Amino acid sequence: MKYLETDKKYKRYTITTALPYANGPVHIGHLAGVYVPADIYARYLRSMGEEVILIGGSDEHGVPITIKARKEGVSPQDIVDRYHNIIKQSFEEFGISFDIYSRTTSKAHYETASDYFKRLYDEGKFVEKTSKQYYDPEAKTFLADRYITGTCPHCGNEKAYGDQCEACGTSLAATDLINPKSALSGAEPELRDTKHWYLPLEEYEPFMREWILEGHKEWKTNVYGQCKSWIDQGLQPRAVTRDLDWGVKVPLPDAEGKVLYVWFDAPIGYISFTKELVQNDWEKWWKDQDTKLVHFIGKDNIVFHCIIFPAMLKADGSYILPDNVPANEFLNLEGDKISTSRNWAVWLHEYLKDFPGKQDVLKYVLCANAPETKDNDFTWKDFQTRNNSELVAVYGNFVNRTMVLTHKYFEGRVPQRGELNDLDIQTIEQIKQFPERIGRSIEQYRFREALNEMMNLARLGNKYLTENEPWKTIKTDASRTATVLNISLQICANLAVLSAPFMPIVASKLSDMLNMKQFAWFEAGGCDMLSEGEAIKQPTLLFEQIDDKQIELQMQKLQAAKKENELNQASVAPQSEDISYDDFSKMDIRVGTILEAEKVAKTKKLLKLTVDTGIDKRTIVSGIAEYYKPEEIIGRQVSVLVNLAPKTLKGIESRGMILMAENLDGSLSFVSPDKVLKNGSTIK
Ligand code: B3M
Ligand code: ZN
Repeated sequence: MKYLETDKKYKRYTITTALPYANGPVHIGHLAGVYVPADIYARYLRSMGEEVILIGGSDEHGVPITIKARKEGVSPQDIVDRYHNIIKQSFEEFGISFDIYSRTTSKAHYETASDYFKRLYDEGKFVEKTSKQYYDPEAKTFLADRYITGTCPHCGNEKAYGDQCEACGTSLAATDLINPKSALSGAEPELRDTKHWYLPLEEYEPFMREWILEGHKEWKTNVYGQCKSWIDQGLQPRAVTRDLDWGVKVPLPDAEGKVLYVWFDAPIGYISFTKELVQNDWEKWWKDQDTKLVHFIGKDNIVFHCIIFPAMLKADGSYILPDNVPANEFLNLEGDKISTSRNWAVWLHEYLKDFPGKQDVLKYVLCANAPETKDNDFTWKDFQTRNNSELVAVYGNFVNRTMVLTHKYFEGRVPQRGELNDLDIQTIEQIKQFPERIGRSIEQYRFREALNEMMNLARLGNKYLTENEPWKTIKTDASRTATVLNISLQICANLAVLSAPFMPIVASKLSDMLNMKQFAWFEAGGCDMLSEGEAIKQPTLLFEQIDDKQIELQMQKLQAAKKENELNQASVAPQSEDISYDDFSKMDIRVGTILEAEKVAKTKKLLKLTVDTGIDKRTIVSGIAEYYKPEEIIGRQVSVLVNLAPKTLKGIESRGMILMAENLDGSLSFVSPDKVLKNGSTIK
């Protein structure tokens, strides 16, 4: 069943979610862009009685995975095993209702991808081309662009990669680099001939124009716009194979050392995983015109899902094409682009640990802020506000008040509705409209709007309850209280059904508390979902306040990541001018022990120390107060430059200097001998 007229023709839904690369865990950007909306969509359709499969899995091929493996000195298989497990587990715990979450290194996938290639090859759908590519003569292998470094011809950065210069952001071809070097061996790579198979996208251009530009004007503007710009620029042949030893081997005799390009095999994963899920019954999900295929992805994957994969499907000819590709824009974090390498992210597996039982709060916030039409920002402050003033104050509060009052006045049984006044009738009328209103928004991939509508139902309930003050009427007109609580309970029951796609854990807790039977989406909207006289359970809180401390902690975590990152980015100071040995030996450096330490009044940085230098006990003023507390350094052995000319600081005569190592981020630490020495021992 569906509310949108246009959709009547479909019998079943194949819903796919972009396959995350198994070289890192999943973060809130992935969730908001892909998995949360896909999950809402799938849960909604199931609740409408539709036949649905929600497909997911890890993308386990591609060069970045092999690079990470090299860096860590492990195999690519080790890397993907590690991250596939983390990702799969966190999705499960978070509650993304995949019918299958598999991986592109599964045997079924290798077979399907390999057969797919072979079929297109046999039917002459590829063009064979030889081109020159960099080869590492020492490592005896062709080099992926990422494996070549050199000087950027645009900005002179000496560490540019063969596909991109990260200093100036320009995309490059490996042959653009000046002084190219192999990242494998450091050798100078040489250009050699290599043969690859190309999908001649230009041949599909007229079809794409017709199918997308004419036939799918309803696609989101960001998606349609990107497609149009690709098509208008003229489609080019795309290589679907690579020289690499990690991936699905090219199933041809003369293709030693070649694998399918990761973007060729990954989308075929959607098909392989369907086969894994339903075995022989898979074709109806991919080849039946009654099936609606929808790809949930982020905006960086648009061309692959709207043009390249459809061209692959079209080349085969027996497959259906996506009906829609509701790609999202990006989610930023506290005003900055989310970045795995800079660790600027909220990782799902860490969230689940830090906020146990609060899966639905994150789902709610990510949906409320989903980057549907433009990039959007996640902030912890907003997370807290939405939890406290929407989920707790509106949804939770309404449900709790209604149920508590029912227990208080009617022994926990659904009271009988008496005569209805205008407000009751109006309210009942309004309730009726919610299933369709929310449903239509979901069917049009407008999940924020849908969520807001769902909350409007809770707002309606909250307002109805507050305005009718059943706790007052109980004294004068108990039947009025009964009516109001009955209607309020019916709103709760509606919420249990209509919030389930967005907050499945909360919704099922709520229907359990209400002792409700299971309702399909289209059965909601009524005011007889709970029968008079039925008992409800004692309510427990559906949401709890999130306090400032928890938010502080998350902000600190981000601050730490930022610092760590700055440290990684900081450059080492260049070496100073040469000095003679005489210059050096003028410095008299000794081991000393700090005997006393106190803050110098009215300064932030200075400590006044008394140091036993072995020669004497003297006062030294040192700028270390931001890094050490006075009490923690008493008794420490340090290095002291003892023949530095005395200097008066804040009225204190300081004689000598404590030597400090300065970390790249500017923080200071003592330079101490690694065993206890006699004070006065020399350092040279
Ligand atoms: N792994 C790219 C990405 O995570 C890619 C998606 C594949 S979907 C078939 O952005
Ligand atoms: Zn550059």
